Amino acid sequence: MSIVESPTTPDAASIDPFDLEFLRDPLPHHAALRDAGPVVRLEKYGVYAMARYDEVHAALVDWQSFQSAAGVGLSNFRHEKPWRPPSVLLEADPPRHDGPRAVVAPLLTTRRLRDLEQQWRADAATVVDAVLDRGEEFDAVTDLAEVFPLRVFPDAVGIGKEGRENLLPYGDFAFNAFGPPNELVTSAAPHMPPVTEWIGRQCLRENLTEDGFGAQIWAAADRGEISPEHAPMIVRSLLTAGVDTTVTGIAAIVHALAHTPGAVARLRRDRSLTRTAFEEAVRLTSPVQTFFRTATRDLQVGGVDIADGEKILMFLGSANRDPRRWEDPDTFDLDRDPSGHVAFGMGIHQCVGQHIARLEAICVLDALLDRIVDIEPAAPEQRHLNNTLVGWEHMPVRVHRG
Ligand code: HEM
Ligand code: OVM
Repeated sequence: MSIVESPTTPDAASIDPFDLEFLRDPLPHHAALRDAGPVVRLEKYGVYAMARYDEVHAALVDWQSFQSAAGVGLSNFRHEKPWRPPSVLLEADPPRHDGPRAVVAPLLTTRRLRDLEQQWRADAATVVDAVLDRGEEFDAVTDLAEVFPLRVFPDAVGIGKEGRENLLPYGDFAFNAFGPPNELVTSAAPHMPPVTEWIGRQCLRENLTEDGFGAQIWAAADRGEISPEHAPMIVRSLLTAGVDTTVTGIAAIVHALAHTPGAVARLRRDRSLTRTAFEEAVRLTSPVQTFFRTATRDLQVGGVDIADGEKILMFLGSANRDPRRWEDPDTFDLDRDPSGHVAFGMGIHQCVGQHIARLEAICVLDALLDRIVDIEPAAPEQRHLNNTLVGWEHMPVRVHRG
């Protein structure tokens, strides 16, 4: 006798992961999706969803079955025109993905970032000093988490000084655009043309400084390692993915410290734990909550048939809190080994900017630990809603100096 497993329980099937109510408070919905089965069919969008660690991890590492070139958002590039020319990194499969990845990855290794570290640490000290000078209460998002990346990252890429206020709105839109055309997309879309045009100009060789990541990407084109058309596209990838994400990454650490009594004291006693603190904070927050893949052939996952061309939504944030994988998943635990979390993805598309994100966050964290003995919430945080990113608009905190 053959047992045909129902793709999902009826209530989970009706979940809309891009509904504002879901985005405001995703955790209970993640639990419902995980408990509904290894694969859930989401009726509203006609897509499959995976919310458990094992299936998300397996899909991330199996690029042969789960492709990216049809888009890693809801839109299926086999049938729909993308809102901008597809990324040659994120939205490419091998073999086309290989060249761009091989060019950009060596530029962003921990080793290569060593040249930037001393300057970034000095900048973090300046930013944190300025924020603490203003009193014991501040907004960890607008006064710190947004200020630091904008101070160091655009200079590191080598773009012009003017128009940098476009960076956060562009990234915010790009991450919204992975979802359906809901009000988050339609309300921002009319403002995008000049922003997109500005981003495009920053990617041109003549507008980049001679010493930044941008110039190094163009130099790889000169050496014939990538085609000259791909150079501005790779710069665009850094500008798209490299700002809003790190704002949330830094805010995630502050959030974890403020909500975990004793965490600042523990980190001050054992400064070798800062890296664990960062990984644990990104595991818990998962700044990038979701990405899609597209089935390259008829597949079966957890007893569910997925046909060639179907979209599959992977809940990274849910995988990172799956109790099947993590003990006390909702606890910020400096004694756990958070490696294996999927906040940066896994496999061939694993975040190529993660060493930048980590260095930025650790510079800020160290500057804080040098100056405060404790931090606590001063008022409830205010969420920033986005179809793909989770983050905060405001995070009022109170600090105690030694
Ligand atoms: C890829 C998350 C920071 C550039 C990814 C992926 C995730 C992710 C989950 C995998 C996408 C997939 O599998 O389809 C994050 C998080 C960050 C962060 C949580 C901060 C905490 C950055 C930064 C940069 C960056 C700072 C640039 C400087 C990229 C690029 C890709 C990528 C270019 C595509 C790589 C490829 O397809 O080979 N990121 N990211 N990210 N990220 Fe990040
Ligand atoms: C890209 C890219 C990479 C990662 C995330 C992302 C908007 C974009 O290559 O443009 O989100």
